[in-house]
Amino acid sequence: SKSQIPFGTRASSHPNPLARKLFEVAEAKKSNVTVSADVTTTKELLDLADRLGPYIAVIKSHIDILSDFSEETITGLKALSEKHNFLIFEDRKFIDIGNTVQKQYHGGTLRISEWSHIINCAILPGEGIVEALAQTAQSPDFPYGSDRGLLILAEMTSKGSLATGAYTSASVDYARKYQSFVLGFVSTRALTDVPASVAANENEDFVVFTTGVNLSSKGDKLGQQYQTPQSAVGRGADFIIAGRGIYAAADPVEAAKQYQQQGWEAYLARVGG
Ligand code: 5IU
Repeated sequence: SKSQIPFGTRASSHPNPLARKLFEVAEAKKSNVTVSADVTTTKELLDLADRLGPYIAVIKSHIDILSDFSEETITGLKALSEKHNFLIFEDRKFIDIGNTVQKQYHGGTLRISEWSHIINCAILPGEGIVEALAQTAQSPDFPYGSDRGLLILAEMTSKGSLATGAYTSASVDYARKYQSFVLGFVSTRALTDVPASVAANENEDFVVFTTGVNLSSKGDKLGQQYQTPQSAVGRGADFIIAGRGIYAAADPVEAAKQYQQQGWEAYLARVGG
């Protein structure tokens, strides 16, 4: 894994333009924080994005939990992403046959392909889901091609998750097969020791996003399991994802700064800086 190498170096040698941008944003802002903005109105979402924007590298949305999604949601998010230099990650977790996920990703009510830099999918349907999403984003008439990428959901943080073993190994195989579109994984650790069947390419550099990060809680009553920024980064997270730890804090801006500081210190310690 490239986890001991600084983001700036990884940016300069990465073949995927969106991965380069991700590392550059993180370096420029000294932040590896992704805030999971799980609020339910456009106003709350845009308000959070504007207030937390300076301290985060990525905003993660669940656009289908908004009660009032509209054109204004899209325009607002895009404008704030430019204003504060953060990327947008719609946590839609595509999981269907190729023909269906293409329609869910591109067009439809939510028009995810128009505004979300990063998307993710589960590989329960098999390799075809990755191929289908890559085909849409890399089609010659898709205007945002170099600005789009996929994370494969290789593990989950919830208690009793079935995304383990052979499932996680297949995630690594598909990432290797579709390297031009797959940025990396949502996983609880770097997946370097996973016994995959597709051989590693020495230049591969998958980005690890780790969710379930919280400074003050060990979990919730519905099976969520947390680790701290230090623990996540130590296990290989390049980007830490925190939701309630930030947006539900008494002062979300202060909380974002705290996760930013701890996440970045842990990253610097890991790369020996
Ligand atoms: N999320 C997880 N665990 C996972 C995956 C996604 O918690 O394995 I993949 C999402 C769910 C929620 C956010 O949107 O990340 C975590 O929110 P909290 O930090 O509030 O638990």
